[in-house]
Amino acid sequence: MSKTFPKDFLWGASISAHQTEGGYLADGKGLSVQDTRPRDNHEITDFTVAVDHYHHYKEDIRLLAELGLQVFRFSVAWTRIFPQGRGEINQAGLAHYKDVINECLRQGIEPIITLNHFDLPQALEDEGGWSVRTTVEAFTEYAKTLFEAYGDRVKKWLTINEPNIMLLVDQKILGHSIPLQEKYQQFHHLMIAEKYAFKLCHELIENGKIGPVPNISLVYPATSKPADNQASLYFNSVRNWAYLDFSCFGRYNTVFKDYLNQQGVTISFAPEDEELMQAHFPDFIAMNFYTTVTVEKPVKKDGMSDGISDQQSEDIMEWGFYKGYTNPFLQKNEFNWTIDPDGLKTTLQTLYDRYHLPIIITENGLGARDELTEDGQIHDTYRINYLQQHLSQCLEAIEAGVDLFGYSPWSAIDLVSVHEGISKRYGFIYVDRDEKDEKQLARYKKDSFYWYQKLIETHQLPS
Ligand code: BGP
Repeated sequence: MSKTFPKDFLWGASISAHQTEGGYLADGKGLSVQDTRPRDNHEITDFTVAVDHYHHYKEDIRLLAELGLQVFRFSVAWTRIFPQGRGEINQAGLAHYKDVINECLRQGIEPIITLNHFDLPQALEDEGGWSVRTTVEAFTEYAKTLFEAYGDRVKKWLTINEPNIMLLVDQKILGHSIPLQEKYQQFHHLMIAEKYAFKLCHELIENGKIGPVPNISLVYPATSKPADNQASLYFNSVRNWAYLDFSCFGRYNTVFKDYLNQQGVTISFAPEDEELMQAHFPDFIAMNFYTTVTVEKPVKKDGMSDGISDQQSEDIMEWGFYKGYTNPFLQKNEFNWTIDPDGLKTTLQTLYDRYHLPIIITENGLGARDELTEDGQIHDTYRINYLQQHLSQCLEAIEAGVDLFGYSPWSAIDLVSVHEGISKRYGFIYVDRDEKDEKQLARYKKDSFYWYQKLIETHQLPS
């Protein structure tokens, strides 16, 4: 099997605004739900400074150019543009991202912008957030503003980052749990908002291309027991296909509808929704992949808790449907996340055969406690191994006919994890700070920086 990626394959790296920028009130920015969310662990840092990408972006983008990136995926903080979520535009915020985009282009890097990445304006949350229709209108106005401001130089857009994770892991992402009826009305509003973004991108941006960006983990049954297989059918639908079928087919699929029905959830549609769902579609699928998930059909035993485990691929539990199960055939990282490179190939093939759209991976990476040596080095061999294994499966998927056109791993630079602070590092670039002491926020190139740089140069996976 060849070790060479197609010559037009796009090499990138990804970040989100709230996890990297800091400057949480700089130049008129308003508060988002990530600034205000209740923190259960005061031993880890919050997002107020992060890695101060807001002020270091020129230095960081220069480093990304040295890395050899062709694309840089980052999100715009909605509350820098509309501090209150809507209404008067904060010109300083609009100008900031114009500078960031221009710096990328000056350095020969194509920006890929995520419209929203977990950081809903607090002012909109106060009105009901994604539970109320007015947030869809505010998002539509926000998307239109970005398309009009940047559409002449940004041609690839992602809508709303991981709506599935935001809803399924609400407690960790948002700091509170959402009741089921409300959760799936939020699902509907998020997906309708995405349809407006598809519509406006195609209307306002010449050659504009846009895609959804869910977190996709293929769901395996814990055993060959029919009940476990049915559990995996339902969680595959609720976790993965419910979102992408809405984006790509404009419909609620049957299994998902049955799940909602069994749970007594009724979605309310606005008059224009059916038509909107069937009229606007994505140009590609952006997919975030960290691992696969395994589930069993939960059988209630005496004294059994609603046990939620403590890591992304197992902390699910819905009586009568599915329960997270530790896959005994897979390794885990030090943060207890399962590692399944072979599962990436299967996921890519499943996705491509279902939707027949080009795919770009916009998150994939290993969170680890990296060590900065006395002489300023970071020997993250474990990250190189993780990326090499996953990229090898990407190559196999391409050779098996999947139209995978890019890879933009998480993360370009160290950033603050959703709920495990700065210590859980993902970057090719190390930022010297710890949970409590920001130090000088000095940047250092990790061993994985040089490994990725060579891969991009040669398009060749080292054997
Ligand atoms: C994804 C999010 C990213 C990032 C990543 C790593 O779900 O899109 O924003 O947080 O998970 O997760 P964590 O930060 O929990 O290690």
